[in-house]
Amino acid sequence: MRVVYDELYGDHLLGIPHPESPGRVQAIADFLRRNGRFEDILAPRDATVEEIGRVHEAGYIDLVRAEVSAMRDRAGYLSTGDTAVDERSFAVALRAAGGAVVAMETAMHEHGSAFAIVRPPGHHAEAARGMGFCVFNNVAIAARAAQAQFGARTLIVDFDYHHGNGTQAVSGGGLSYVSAHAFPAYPGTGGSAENYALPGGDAIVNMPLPPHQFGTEPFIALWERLLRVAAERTRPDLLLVSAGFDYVSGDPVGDLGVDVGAAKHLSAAINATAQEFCGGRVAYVLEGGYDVDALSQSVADIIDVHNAGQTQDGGAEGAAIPVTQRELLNRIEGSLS
Ligand code: OKP
Ligand code: ZN
Repeated sequence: MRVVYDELYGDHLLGIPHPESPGRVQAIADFLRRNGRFEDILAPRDATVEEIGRVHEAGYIDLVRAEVSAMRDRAGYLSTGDTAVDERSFAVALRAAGGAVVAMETAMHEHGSAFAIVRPPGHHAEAARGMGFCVFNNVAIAARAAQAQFGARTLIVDFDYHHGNGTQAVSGGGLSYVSAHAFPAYPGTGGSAENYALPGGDAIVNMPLPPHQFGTEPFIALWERLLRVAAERTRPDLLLVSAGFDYVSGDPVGDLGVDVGAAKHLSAAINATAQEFCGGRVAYVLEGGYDVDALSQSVADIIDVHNAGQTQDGGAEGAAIPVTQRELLNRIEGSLS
């Protein structure tokens, strides 16, 4: 698995007390370095305004540039929502989107896997509105680049604790979205009624979960089935993963009561789906996750699973899925087929 990383990702909100801190990606990089998994790191580039403009309105890109350049030695919020920025944030956000694009290009060219360890995260950012710690929607920008450069149809798989309202809002036209997330919880979207078949074989698939103590085996078993349902309906050429680790027990922002070891099983299921439907093409892009030890361990585990070519583990039983989620899965399966 190729890793995309840049020291620049530590420059956004440097010295500002905030859960979405530079220490998150620095801890991942340090952990990978200590464990010999930090070789052949790919350097990202900045996303271009053209690439970002496939997802975001030109006026919003200008707004971010202007509001960030007005910060000068202080931090504040974007006027569009709860995203703290400082004077470096525009440059870092361009590089975060570019990191997702480079990971996508690597997955497409090598018919393999890549992981972009980026910040700020992206999945809450809508076409004209940054919110929820997000500036630009990194995965959506990568998906539109995959479409423009390779004609690829993408399924975005979002296992972050939170619903990716932004990604959902810009999906369709060759971009599909599947998410399991706490509900009700921030940002309030992604309820069971938000399940749609879209024209052209695309789909929006949402699986709301109780906000706490969902549990490890239910989470893994659910994702194993959800991935299959979404991929069978949407037949993607590429998986892009909104990889947020705030589902892990003890996370200060999320916490679904899921063991840190779950990432191994999620990535084995994702790899199986990528192999079966996408010729192995999958790019992970970091979203949330605010416990730096859980983040580091999870990313390392995902790298190991992909490097070992693991595709299954026979761990989770379908019967572990609670009846509410099982019934919704059945309804989704019926309505999409
Ligand atoms: C970003 B990502 C709830 C406050 C929530 C925003 C959380 C953004 C999470 N009282 N604040 O999806 O991890
Ligand atoms: Zn999150």
